Amino acid sequence: MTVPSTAQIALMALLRQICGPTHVLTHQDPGADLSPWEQDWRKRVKGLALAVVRPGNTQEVASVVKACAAAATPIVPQGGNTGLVVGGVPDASGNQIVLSMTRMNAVRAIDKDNLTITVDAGCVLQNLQAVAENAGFLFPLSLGAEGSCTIGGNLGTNAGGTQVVRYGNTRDLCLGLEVVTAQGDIWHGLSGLRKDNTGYDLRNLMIGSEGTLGIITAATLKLYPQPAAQLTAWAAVPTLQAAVQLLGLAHQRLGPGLTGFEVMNQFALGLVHKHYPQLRVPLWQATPWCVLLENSDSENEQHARSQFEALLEAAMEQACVTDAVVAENLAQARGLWHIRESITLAQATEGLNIKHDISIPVSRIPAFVLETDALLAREVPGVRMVDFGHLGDGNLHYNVQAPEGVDGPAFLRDFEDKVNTLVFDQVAKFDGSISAEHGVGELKVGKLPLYKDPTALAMMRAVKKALDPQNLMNPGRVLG
Ligand code: FAD
Ligand code: 2HG
Ligand code: ZN
Repeated sequence: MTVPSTAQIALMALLRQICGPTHVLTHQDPGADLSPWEQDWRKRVKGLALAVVRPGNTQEVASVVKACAAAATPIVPQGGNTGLVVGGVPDASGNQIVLSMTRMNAVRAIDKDNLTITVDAGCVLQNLQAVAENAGFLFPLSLGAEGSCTIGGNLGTNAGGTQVVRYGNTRDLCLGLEVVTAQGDIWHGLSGLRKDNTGYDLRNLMIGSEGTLGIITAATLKLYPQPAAQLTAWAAVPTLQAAVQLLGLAHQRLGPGLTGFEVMNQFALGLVHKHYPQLRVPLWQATPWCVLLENSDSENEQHARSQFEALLEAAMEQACVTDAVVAENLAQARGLWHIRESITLAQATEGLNIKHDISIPVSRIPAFVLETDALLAREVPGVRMVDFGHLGDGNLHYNVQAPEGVDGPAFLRDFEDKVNTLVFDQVAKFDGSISAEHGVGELKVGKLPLYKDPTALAMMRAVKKALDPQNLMNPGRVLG
């Protein structure tokens, strides 16, 4: 633990005045444990915070930012701390404050006529989904961490999830933002307008900026009608190429009804089976790949079921599906989704691993995997591939687990950079992106300049300098 300077002690006193004494936590407080805010979800990094500050409203956020700017103290915004790229925890200097947004969790308004909902940034995604549902609407963003991630974090990372094939990324669901700038000013941008061409799109600049340009304090989001029926199927497919073929068929036959299309390899499902045997993973032992697909229908269940069955019959005739089960009811459908969402936890239980959340044009994914698997097997013999993800969006979690019996930390130490370079070079060769959804954070900072267009990178640096000239907003992340 570092001893705070006189200036830092004065800053703490000011922050306690702003937020209330119990909402500023420091290591000097008797019995204080700041590790939940300092340790990232994957247990890759444990930082050291000067303090954890928990404001209760936007005005308090603005005052905290002003006080920190005056004291030249860096701020790391944090929501649910479920990020996977070390973007929301402090560094080891002991000089950064964590600005935890979780006290700001109110639903401010639902506008049923304009199909919008306005929420505080610290609102947990699952709560937001539930409020929308209780009001008769759908908020379609959905991801495995939804029980603890916040909408501010979803916007900060432009999260994807499992419904992107129909509804888009978080960016596509957002109409307006309220933001505290790096100077502590409040941008009142909570417009519910669907069209606004009055200059630069500041909302989209903030979304996906991973806390490096300002603090998102609230958002106005789109609501959709709830589907009349929702069906989920689990299909065994013989190859990744067959999965792509099935995707084409599903687009053709279901049109906008196709709301989810996830692929999972046998090893990923084997990990779920190994660590959560009670989940009863279907079909996985007899096939190298499984696909989870969802049909949301605006008519009725019977219509959805007959459409779905016709799709699967056609797919079997074309030999792109070898076996399939369709969930009989909502509980079964939830069970299938739960298996898919458990891969990340099963992989974490297996041990530290290397994650890649890449995107590639969908049609080229099979060739990418074939070629890159072979390269990896040659460079790191025995490496175990955990491949799964949002095939409908061309977004694959091409994750690498240490060979059987090899210690996770040693594997990362010896192979992480080599594996990343190999995979990212392949991604570049296949015209893809090194991050489709988790962002850059700290983990990919060194790699971004190697794979991002240099002119784009120069514009990003100029934006950062203009909006955060003191470099106090989540420094060291995205641009380094
Ligand atoms: P945090 O982890 O707290 O922060 C993430 C980033 O956003 C940090 O850079 C932080 O500084 C910044 N930030 C947080 N709040 C704000 C704010 N109010 N203003 C400005 N910046 C802010 N991601 C996907 O895209 N798709 C998935 O399918 C998916 N599935 C996941 C499943 C599991 C089991 C886990 C653990 C993670 C998953 N993630 C997924 C990653 C993660 O959940 C998402 O990135 C999520 O959006 C992060 O939200 P959070 O509130 O936890 O943010
Ligand atoms: C998912 O799609 C998340 O489940 C997490 O993006 C992916 O664990 C991962 O690599
Ligand atoms: Zn994902």
